[in-house]
Amino acid sequence: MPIVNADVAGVFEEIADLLEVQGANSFRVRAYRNAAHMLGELGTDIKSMIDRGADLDALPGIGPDLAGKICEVVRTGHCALLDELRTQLPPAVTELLKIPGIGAKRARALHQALGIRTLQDLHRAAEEGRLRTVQGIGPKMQQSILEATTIRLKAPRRYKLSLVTQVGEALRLELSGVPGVLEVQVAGSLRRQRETVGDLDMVAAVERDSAVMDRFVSAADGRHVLIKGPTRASIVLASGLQVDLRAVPRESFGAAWLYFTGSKAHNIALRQRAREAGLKLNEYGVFRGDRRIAGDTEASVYHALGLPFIEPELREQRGEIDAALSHSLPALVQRRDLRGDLHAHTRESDGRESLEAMAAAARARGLEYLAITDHSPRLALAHGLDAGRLAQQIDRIDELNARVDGIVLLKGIEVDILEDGRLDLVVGAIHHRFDLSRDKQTDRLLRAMDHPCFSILAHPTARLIDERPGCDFDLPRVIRKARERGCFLELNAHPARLDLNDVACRMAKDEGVLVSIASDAHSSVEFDNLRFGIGQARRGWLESSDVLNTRRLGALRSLLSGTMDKPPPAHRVGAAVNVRKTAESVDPGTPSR
Ligand code: DGT
Ligand code: CA
Ligand code: CA
Repeated sequence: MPIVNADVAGVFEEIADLLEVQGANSFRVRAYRNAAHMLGELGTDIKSMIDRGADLDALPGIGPDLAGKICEVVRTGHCALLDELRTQLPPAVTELLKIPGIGAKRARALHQALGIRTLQDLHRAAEEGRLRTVQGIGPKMQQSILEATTIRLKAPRRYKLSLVTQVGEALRLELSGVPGVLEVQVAGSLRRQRETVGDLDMVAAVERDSAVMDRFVSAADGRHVLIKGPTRASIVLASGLQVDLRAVPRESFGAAWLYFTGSKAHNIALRQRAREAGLKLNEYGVFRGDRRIAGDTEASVYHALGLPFIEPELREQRGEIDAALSHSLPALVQRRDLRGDLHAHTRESDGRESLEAMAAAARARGLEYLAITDHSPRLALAHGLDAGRLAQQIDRIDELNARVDGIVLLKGIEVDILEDGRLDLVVGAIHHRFDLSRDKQTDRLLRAMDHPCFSILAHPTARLIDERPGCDFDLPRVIRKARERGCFLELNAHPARLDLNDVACRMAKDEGVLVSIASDAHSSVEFDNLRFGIGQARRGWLESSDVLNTRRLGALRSLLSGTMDKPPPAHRVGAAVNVRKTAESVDPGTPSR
């Protein structure tokens, strides 16, 4: 079973946790943690980077030592450091850190004083009132730990799309090579591109006696095979992710793929439709009496039910069947429709790479234009550009544009301070005070959008999946405001953001507001995250024409210049930059999280 990014990320995460509980140097801990985070959200497969001989040092936060450890895990499946740490502390101690109020020190104390090794141990000790014997834990703390462990032990975990995508691709590749396997595909919520995935579903078309199930369960070590039969098996990977595989004969493949792609609500609606037509639909096909009339492909099933093919991202029972019946299904936007990216960072602020490297990477991915939107100065942490450095960057962009073919760089900034005149676009975003009341947050956004230089509202809700809920504001009002002002909303394609989400994208479309699908890349590999943005856009029914950065450069420039109070002269070099403060409503760049 090939190692995927998530496996390496899991190793680093565990090393960071164990080091932290041991009281190791915090810089060392953070280096592992950042590397884990970066790998988990990387759109590029690390193993194929190594196979290609690519330089891992180029990845954000990866020096020679971590690069060596990544290679070690990818090549051997093990990490000597982790094995060593596990002999020093019980590995499950790391679960304790996920409970609010329990940091490394307290985890160590709980382990030493009460022998607590697992979340279950902690839960039991809290129930029995034993936690209070540990210094610093009072009755209130004990109660809140009890509540947190109760939730944690019950809550089904969901996984980021980036992680499950990697696992799905690796397994698909692995199983496709097994003798007797005709086709393998991912299904379930991954195929529908839901922003998080509960478990991974896969479907294989097989000949009789294929070894697909044996190979599949070998991906898990023996303890983690939940069930294994000739047509179905479920395993749990080291990351905790469950994978379900169904094997069906070729003639049923389309029906099975459709069934296991779901959603459940879409399936139920289809079955209902079949019944009304006197047919029977199940995972083996469409039947009239005992005779199968369709099922080898998904299209054959839809056709038998009198419907055109419905794209997986639409199968949520949100009006797609009616739209199919009236032949008004959207022609969903695709990755290849994107001509550019309108939100990216360089080393000048908190990105990792040079202007040149980012331009080359964007061009290599077929983009025709790339907006450089480094942070403005308010937040020192992100090393934001002041007026002088911004002027220099603008000159360097002009110079690069004159020299390099195949891509045009647009001059932008991610701000609370807006520039006029020489900039092509201004990306505004909330980076602090996420907790304002709904009225205040709405007002803050509306005022920011009123500024004459406001082009795109970036990651509008500022949520981080699994970490921070979105800001509370009146989204319909903000969308209407964007339409009135002629400005745009971003769908940030970073897998931890996916913001706007699918439903909000559809609202924007219905109001006629164009969406910018942007990577917010802080390094060149992050341009690959655009695929996750495309997934959400498709779930939001967006067509190419609903997306800002599918426009040709000329059309894009005129749309953007509508948002700037002075149309930007395309090639002007040298003049001073005017810096003007906006209403305090939009905020600066932090490093994007
Ligand atoms: P997840 O795993 O929570 O992210 O979401 P799904 O959609 O992948 O759900 P899952 O893994 O439970 O099931 C995969 C697909 O199998 C689901 O989308 C539709 C189909 N399915 C599962 N259970 C049922 C059911 O009871 N009735 C019908 N009609 N379809 C089902
Ligand atoms: Ca699933
Ligand atoms: Ca499943």
